[in-house]
Amino acid sequence: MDELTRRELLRLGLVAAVPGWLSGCLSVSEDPAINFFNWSRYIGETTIADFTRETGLKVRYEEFAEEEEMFAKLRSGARGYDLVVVSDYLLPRLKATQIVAPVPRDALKNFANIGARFQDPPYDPGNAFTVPYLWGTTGIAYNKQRLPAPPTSWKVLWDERYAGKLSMLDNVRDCIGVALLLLGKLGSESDERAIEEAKRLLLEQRPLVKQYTSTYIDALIAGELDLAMAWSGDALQAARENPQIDYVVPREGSFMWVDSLCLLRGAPHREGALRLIDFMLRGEVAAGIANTVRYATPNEAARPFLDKRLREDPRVFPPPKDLARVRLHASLDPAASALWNQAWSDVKIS
Ligand code: N2P
Repeated sequence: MDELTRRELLRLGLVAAVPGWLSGCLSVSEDPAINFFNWSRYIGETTIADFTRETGLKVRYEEFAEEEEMFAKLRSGARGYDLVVVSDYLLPRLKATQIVAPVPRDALKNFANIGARFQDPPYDPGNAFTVPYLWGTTGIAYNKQRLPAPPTSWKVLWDERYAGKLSMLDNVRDCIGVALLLLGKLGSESDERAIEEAKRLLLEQRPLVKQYTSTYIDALIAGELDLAMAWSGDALQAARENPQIDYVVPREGSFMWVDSLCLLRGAPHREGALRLIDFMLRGEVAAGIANTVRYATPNEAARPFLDKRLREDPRVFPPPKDLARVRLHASLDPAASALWNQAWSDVKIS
């Protein structure tokens, strides 16, 4: 480990640049810990501890369960965060509201570890604001003991036999997206009538839904759910604990997403946050994260360090023929976004 000089510590915001008697007047910027805001169950078992051991930099790690909760918190002006994990489709909203700051590429010597197909993505040309972290698909987790055969269609989530034993993601893009897909209306994301129809379809399903939630891993493990609209890695985390759980992407196709590390505008520990990003870009560290959370990593240098079973699992790294059936969520303009959000809250509160 490098010896950190006081000057460097100052630069990193690790020591207060003011005399002790003044320090009581300062708030977040004096707090030495890097504040990292991430999805729940979305980090390696030892990632943060390893970083702190190596650098001496402390990290305050906070989790969110739903991304709207994260967005609302950051939008309402919560201060002090340095680093947040953001899905591709949410980035435009975080940029428009000036929540995120560009990531200086020259601070990241390991960026080249990111695979070519995750560099320069359509949702963030040149990766100006995003450092790809993990990716996955949206599909169906199911309990093999309760289903006679693996589900093949999204329609199984509308099957009354599973009333009260199924959960849906608390995610506007995935739920309305799947409803549009079933209606054959992908491509009509801004069409008010199409969104209305999608809402109607979700309202039809509503009486069967036990819960709209993005934290369903424990319920799957406990056998409380027969079916869950799920994200790949979460389903496989459940499968690791309960071998009766499996995961499929239905034949109608589905969505994939890329979650990225983003720097917050005004981050009080920007330098430290960049060091943490660069640390997580190392192949071995990125593999440690993927091995824990069972999501796919966009990091090519991670491949040799991935558990063989994870690396070869088509549910995690789908082969080209399966990848051809999933797409990124379309980007929505503010008017369409408002339409989707209204429809989604009508579904949930009705
Ligand atoms: C973490 C799930 C995050 C993936 N539990 C959603 N893009």
